[in-house]
Amino acid sequence: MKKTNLMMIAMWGMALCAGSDVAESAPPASQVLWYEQPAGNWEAEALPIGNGRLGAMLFGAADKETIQINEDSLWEGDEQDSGMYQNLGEFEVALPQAKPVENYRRELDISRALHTVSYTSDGVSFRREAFASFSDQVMVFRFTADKPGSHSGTLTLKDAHDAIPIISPNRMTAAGKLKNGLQYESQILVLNDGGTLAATPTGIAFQNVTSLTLMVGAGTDYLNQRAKSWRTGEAPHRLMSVQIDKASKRPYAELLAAHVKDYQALFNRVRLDNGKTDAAIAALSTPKRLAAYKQANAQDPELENLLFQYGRYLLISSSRGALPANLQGLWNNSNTPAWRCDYHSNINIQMNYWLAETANLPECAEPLLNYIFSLREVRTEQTSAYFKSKRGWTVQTENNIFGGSSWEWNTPGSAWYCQHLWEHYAFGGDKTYLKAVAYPVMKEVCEFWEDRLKTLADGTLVAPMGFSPEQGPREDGVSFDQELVWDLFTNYIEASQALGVDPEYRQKVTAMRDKLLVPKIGKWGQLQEWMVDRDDPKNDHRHVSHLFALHPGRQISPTKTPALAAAAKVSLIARGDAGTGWSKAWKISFWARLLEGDHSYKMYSELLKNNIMANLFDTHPPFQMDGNFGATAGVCEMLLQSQAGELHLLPALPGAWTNGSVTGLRGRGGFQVDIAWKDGKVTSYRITSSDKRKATVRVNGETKVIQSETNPP
Ligand code: FUC
Repeated sequence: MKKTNLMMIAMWGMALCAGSDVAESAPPASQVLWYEQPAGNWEAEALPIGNGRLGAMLFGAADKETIQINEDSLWEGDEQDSGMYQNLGEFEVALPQAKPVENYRRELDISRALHTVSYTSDGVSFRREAFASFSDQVMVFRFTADKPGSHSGTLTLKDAHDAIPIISPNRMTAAGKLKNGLQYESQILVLNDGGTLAATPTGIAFQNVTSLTLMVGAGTDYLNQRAKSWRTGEAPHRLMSVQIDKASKRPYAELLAAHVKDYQALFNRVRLDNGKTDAAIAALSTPKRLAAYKQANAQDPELENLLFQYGRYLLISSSRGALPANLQGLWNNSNTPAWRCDYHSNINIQMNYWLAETANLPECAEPLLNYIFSLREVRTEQTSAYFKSKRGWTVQTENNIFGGSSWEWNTPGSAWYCQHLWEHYAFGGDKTYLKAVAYPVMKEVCEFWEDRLKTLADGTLVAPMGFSPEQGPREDGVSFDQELVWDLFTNYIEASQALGVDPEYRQKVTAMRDKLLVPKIGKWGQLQEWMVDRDDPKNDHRHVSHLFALHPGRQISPTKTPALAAAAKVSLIARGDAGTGWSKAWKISFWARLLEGDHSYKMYSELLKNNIMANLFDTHPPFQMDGNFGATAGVCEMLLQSQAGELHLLPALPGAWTNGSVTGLRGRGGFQVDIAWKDGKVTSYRITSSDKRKATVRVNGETKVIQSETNPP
């Protein structure tokens, strides 16, 4: 993993949960995706593994394993040109089968982050295992059989940028340079137990091998530091070779055990029981369960649970490197992917991270925080050139990894980024992080708005020339901008209070915050999207940006601002329950914040019915991972909310989940929350934190102040 100027954040990480032993027993139906056939198609059927930086999509055909690979920093573009996230390549293990294949099963066990394929052919049982190790920074693919010498075939590597592989009997490397000069490489080391390996002009041939293990590494010379021109200054070859060689010296079982232990230390923090699925349905393959779910009116709580936990699996697998999860996490098989497979600032990158704090994966938010920090200089220059601003910065809608940005200026985009900087503190309570990382950025973005806000005749402050995403026109006082600036100022005020710094500036920001135009209620009872009352009740556009204040913001709530919440509900009903994947996912959270669990659940199951493909990837269409992440975040909002200064247990529990329990959700204020419920009522709960402290808890309609317990070691 590359060092970043902020990697120290990792050391301040919240010691939230201890690791656990490697699970050996079969995972429950809520933690396995499985198939009776190999994948035919990358987007909807192949299955993802990833270590947060490296990723692979596996197809699993018996006679030919196709493994498409990615590395999250393989980007074209620079500070001026947004470029696109690139495919890295594909390797193929051809294993001609003499006899028909029987008992085929392809599986992704998300309780261990392990992909397996098993089948029999000519009386021999074959088994493949694949995982992407964070601890060893390699991906491992192992082919075994219960009869010695059963593997004969060839291994080839196809680089997506036409690099010609260098081949030796047990190693292949493909190295090249993108148009922007970025150096990259992928490398495979082949280990054989029995049989022989030989280099051929196009790959590696293996003969009569009993077990074959492939160690795959990949990297680029990208560095998330502008001061170093975004480059490490060294080709990735050396580090990758060290990592692969080191991993190859560890016994396979040890590598796998280390991987599972590392993964489960994150994954096992949250467990959900939202009901049991009928044994006959639970026994079906994933595509059959999806089909049954569509027809049987949502009678598969364990499939709903699987989608919830899959979001956590995908974030752990795509957000533990130097860079945040992009529109497709990090899985991409195209050099011209939809929307550049980029960091879209008008909802998508933010939605990717809502679950990080609530679903107890705060270290997975660090790549986003590092990313935001890395962009500041470039963004300040480009913002200043465009807006003639003197302080602070912001972004356009499409963003790359070098600070480059294109399409519509998303003027409050940086204020939205600041919400993530703030939330990391609000949930984790780490003041060292707040002071060194979040606060300076929040302050400079406040200064940008201080210089930019316009005073109307009556003293009200409005953001000039805003743009409600994909609605237009550009004009003053757009609700999206107003709400984001309110959020920024409020977070800033609390941050400066927490640190006990800048009292004068805090006062100034407080005064500005209190003069901001608040979204108005319009002629059909809606929350106005613009200062001018022109909302069209027939507008069912997927973006619902003027409801930011309801979620993920905290300016509007049914308890504190009931009239505005009622107006938000009118707007939400008008926009309708349809929408693309991410739009439905956002609506899960909107309805949860309106405390309407059944409607929230309706959106969750609509998403599962209509926008989830066989591999459980969300489709916009096309495949877009924000819907997966947003769905998981939405379930968290149904079960626990903490944005209003209290821990609200089961604020939007749907009727469908009558009995159940959840452990390990996180609430603002440094709390972890376990809840059990029966007939829709909380029967027991436990609030823990790093030290004993007071917590205000809203439970079964009552509010109480309790003392938290200390987190288990
Ligand atoms: C937003 C959306 C599009 C798409 C793109 C990546 O701007 O409006 O639907 O999701 O991001």
